[in-house]
Amino acid sequence: VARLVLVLGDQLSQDLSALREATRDDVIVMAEVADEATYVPHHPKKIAFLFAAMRKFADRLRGEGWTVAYTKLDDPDNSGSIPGELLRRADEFGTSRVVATEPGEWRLIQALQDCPLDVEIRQDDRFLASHADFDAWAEGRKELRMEWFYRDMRRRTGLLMDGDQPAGGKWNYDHDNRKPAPDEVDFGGPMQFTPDDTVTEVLELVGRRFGNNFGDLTPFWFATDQGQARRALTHFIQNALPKFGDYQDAMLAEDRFLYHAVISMYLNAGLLHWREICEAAEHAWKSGDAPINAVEGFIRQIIGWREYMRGIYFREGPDYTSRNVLGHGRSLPGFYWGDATNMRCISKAVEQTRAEAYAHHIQRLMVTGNFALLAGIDPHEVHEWYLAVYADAYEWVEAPNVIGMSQFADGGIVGSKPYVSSGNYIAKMSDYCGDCHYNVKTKVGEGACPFNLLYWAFMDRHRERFSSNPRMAQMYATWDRMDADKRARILSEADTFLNRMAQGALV
Ligand code: FAD
Ligand code: DLZ
Ligand code: SF4
Repeated sequence: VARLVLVLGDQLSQDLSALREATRDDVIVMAEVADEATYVPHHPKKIAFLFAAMRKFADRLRGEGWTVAYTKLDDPDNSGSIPGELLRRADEFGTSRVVATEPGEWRLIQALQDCPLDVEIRQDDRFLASHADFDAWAEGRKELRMEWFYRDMRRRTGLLMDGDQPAGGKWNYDHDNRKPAPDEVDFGGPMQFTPDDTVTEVLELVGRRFGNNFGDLTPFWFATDQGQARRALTHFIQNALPKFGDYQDAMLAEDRFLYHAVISMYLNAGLLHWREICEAAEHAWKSGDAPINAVEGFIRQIIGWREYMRGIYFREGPDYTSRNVLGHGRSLPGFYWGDATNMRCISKAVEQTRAEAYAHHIQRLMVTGNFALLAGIDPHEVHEWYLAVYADAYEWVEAPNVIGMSQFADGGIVGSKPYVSSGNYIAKMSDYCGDCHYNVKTKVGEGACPFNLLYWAFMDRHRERFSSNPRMAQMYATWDRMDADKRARILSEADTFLNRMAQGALV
């Protein structure tokens, strides 16, 4: 045997860099291990998805003639970690050479580097921008604005380009997006798949080993191989993409998916490639099946935001997840793990997270994320929650979204201002508020929406940092115009709310 070729749970791509250079003398190593399954308490659906997809990918490789040394979680010899499995297989096959594709978390990169074998780490070129590309773009810039990065990616890929001009004349059609929630959604949600034998076996294992984690294991409907993921993608492109743009920022209590693609878990695990997704979307526009505002908005999420976030994660380094420039230190309240809360928006967003291991962007950003930021929750705890509960979560994409975009804990690398809002924004974009215990129109006093109280408390608490930010000046002016009495009452009620929350009272 020449070498071991490591394939991780989120590297299930035929054209993975490590696999590309493998020969039939090499042994492919794949392993379900306790370390990866427990470094945060992952949602059971996330674990089941990965284990099932790993097993099916291993079968496929075997079918193509590869030798795959696959460790199941329950194997008695399982050493419990990726380096442990490499050492065991190295011994078994008499080699000390390992080829790996770079993992998506510093934690595991470090573990591979520390492994006492001859480990060669290749770039993960399933992304459009390499680390060097991103660094070259970022170098010397005062601000790392996604929009400029995105335009470079458009030029580079030729997606939605008319020569060197953007198709339709504009780079960004967000102006046409962001409509409030529609009365009716004519899309039944993502394609669902009935568990096959492999999935059924994994569901039994995950139920037994991780049944106490936060999250419903069943009904389990995710795609678990490339063919299924491609069908799910086509289903989205044909049935939801045309309205993706319009309702991108809308939220409905009883519609968990609206017109979203629900493909991030497939894309991030390697079952889909950014290029096939973007080309399918572009084709829908060219053939007149989807409008430019939808297609541009969708492609921007993938070659813009997704690539940009990854660039930030690797550029900022391993300490990124411990940043906390706002000095927030409250513990994450129990209602993030399903304890009762009177805040209907939170309760609904958490409920669907528990059921589906999924929430769409605005729920993550403007409900759970917004609340955590307003309430001053320790960003590291917030980060670990997001990393655990979403099926698409790996640090390279989760951390910049949470630590950066959502919690402003990186001091403004990802966002030029914090994503905070009062209840007003939620009321405008969703139907959560109607049946809520609180009244979103009430700013202070009996029944005041907590987002309203906490919003001003946040602004007041961080006045020194934000009052000179031109994009926030108007809000400070509004705050300052309020009479002193009212301001004092708001701050005191916000305080009372936070103290009651900290004591575990029903809030
Ligand atoms: P759609 O809305 O249909 O978008 C299409 C695709 O665009 C997604 O599948 C995704 O690949 C990509 N995309 C969209 N927005 C982003 C973004 N901000 N960053 C990176 N890619 C994006 N995304 C993850 O993949 N993993 C995470 O762990 C994750 N954590 C998040 C945490 C917070 C606080 C926030 C605000 C966002 C997070 N996102 C994360 C981004 C985004 O919410 C999800 O990618 C999206 O909700 C996935 O659902 P979808 O496939 O239906 O996406
Ligand atoms: C998330 C995850 C889980 C739950 N389990 C495994 C596993 O048992 N084996 C494996 O190879 N990968 C797993 N993963 C994905 C890894 O955690 C992921 O590769 C790293 O976090 C880097 O992105
Ligand atoms: Fe959320 Fe406030 Fe609306 Fe209730 S009233 S759903 S707490 S924004």
